[in-house]
Amino acid sequence: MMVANGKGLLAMDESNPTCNKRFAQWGIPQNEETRRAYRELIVTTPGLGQSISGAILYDETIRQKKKDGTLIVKSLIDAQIIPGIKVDTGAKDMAGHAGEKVTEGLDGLRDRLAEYFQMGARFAKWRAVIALGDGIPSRGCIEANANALARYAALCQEAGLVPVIEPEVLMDGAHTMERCCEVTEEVLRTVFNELYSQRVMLEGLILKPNMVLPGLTCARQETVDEVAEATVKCLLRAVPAAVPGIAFLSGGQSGELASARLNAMNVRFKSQLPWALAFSFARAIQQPALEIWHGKQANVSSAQQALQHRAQCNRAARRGEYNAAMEMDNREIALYDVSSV
Ligand code: 5MM
Repeated sequence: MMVANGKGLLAMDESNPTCNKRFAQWGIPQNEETRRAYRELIVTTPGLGQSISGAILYDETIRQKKKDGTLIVKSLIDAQIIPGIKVDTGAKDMAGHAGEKVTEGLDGLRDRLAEYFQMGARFAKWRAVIALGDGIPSRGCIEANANALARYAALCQEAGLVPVIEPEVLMDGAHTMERCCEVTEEVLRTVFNELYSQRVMLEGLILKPNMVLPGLTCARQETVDEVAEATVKCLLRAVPAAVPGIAFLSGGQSGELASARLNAMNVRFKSQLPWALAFSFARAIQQPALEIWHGKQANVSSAQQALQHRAQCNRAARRGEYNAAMEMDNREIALYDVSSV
């Protein structure tokens, strides 16, 4: 269900510090009420369930209500969107490994998962962060993060939740696309080795990887088709066919590029792939809506239109039906809305 019917996941699980950072960029007050109002805007977007199969929430959001007193979770279920929950407690500096992080959150996880299931969550998400640089990533960092992802996944399946497994190789840096491909393949192979060891059922998980991309400051930036080819080649080498779906993170790509790259993969390779290629974007779906909203009630409807537009673009990309004209049709509305903020 999470990757059926051309739909994908909406990541709206920014932790409070990350959500506040995004709000600060647009001068939006950073407090519990503005975060609640923003999440209400997202889940009440008309027609969102046409493109979005599941939404990943943060602990604060899964407990929050809309202004009318309805739980946000209920609003999602009514829109036929499956509620999910981020359960890691963040990527922390890794001891003895300068410049590297290890994701925490296993302590007490069994009890937290039982509570989230009871609150309506049916899938969970855990993100590991792998940075590229001189001498990194180290084997120690890759192995520690892969082991944590696998132990989290086993606990999720025990609790009746689908684990979304997110090993993110970051875009930051001047590395080449080839280097990203090499590291992504090593990370994925290690993650799947750990998943076998921890007896995780491959049919009952979703992989949320990065696309294979050149570093943000790399001089050579490959074309959309080159990125699509490198990403699919890398995934075919490392991801078992039993996995039902791969839902990419956007990682800081623009919304348009993320859609174009996903579309190119589906146009060129869909018929040859064992898994569905979908999306689990946060910024690449939310960014225009956040800019338009600006924390003002008067902008809610325009912001929702922008959110719905990006969600539909990604639904089209899943089917290999996305094209630049979809953006042009929307641009006039978007420009008008931004200038009225
Ligand atoms: C990579 O971040 C995930 C996907 O978001 P993008 O599509 O914007 O890259 C996202 O789900 C992330 O894991 C959450 O926003 C939580 O992040 P923090 O840093 O707050 O734990």
